[in-house]
Amino acid sequence: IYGGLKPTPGSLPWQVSVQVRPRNSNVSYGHTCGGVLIESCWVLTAGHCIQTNKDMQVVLGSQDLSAKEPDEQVLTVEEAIRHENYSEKPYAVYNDIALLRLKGQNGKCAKESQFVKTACLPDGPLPDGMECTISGWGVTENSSFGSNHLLEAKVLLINQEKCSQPQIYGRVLDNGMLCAGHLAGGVDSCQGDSGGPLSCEQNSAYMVYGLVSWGDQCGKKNKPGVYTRVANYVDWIRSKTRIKKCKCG
Ligand code: 4AZ
Repeated sequence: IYGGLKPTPGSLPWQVSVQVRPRNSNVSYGHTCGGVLIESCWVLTAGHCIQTNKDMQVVLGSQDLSAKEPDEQVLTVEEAIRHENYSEKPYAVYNDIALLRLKGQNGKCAKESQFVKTACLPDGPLPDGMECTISGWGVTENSSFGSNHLLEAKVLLINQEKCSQPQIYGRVLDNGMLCAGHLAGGVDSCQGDSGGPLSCEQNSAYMVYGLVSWGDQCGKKNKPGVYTRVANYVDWIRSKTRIKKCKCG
């Protein structure tokens, strides 16, 4: 996160660290992406976060990834489901969404607490210009390795036609994407934040309106972050998880 600050612990309880290691190895897991808890056994992340021949785990309720914190929960990923039409192009990533099914017992995986809660799925569009929150452990303006501590920043939802102007992203955006940020630059998501939430508040509940997906570098003028438009994929999410209206917020 560029231009970020440490959030109050527990204010983003759906934020997940997605971690990988080579399959069946004993090396320790390393943070690769963000993710979003949407149900006890389901995490939403970016499609480009799924790597073949890797074991995956998620850490919930964490602030500092370098410390073993009392409220964190570490869960194994049993299955990663990437969108069937995921495609990586030199200029954009399409259908950049995946689901992680967590390992649990009797349909229970994450335990709800002050620091671990699910986010709602969006049920419709939000207005251009609305202020939402991005968060993650990714690259910052001061560290190309990312941040051990979770960071958050406020960004604005940017009109799709505006973001499709030639001096911004031109004609590469589709309905599965949305832009958010500050056209002046400086405040943005970056590498390592991918898959994490663009969280927007509506009726005092938080929804995962976007997932960090791509952009032309980070924090640059006229190059806002591009996010997977989760509202476009709610039917896909429900078809894979068979979750109904989740309790959230
Ligand atoms: C990346 O490389 C990446 N500024 C993620 C987000 C953004 C740019 C790049 C948005 O994963």
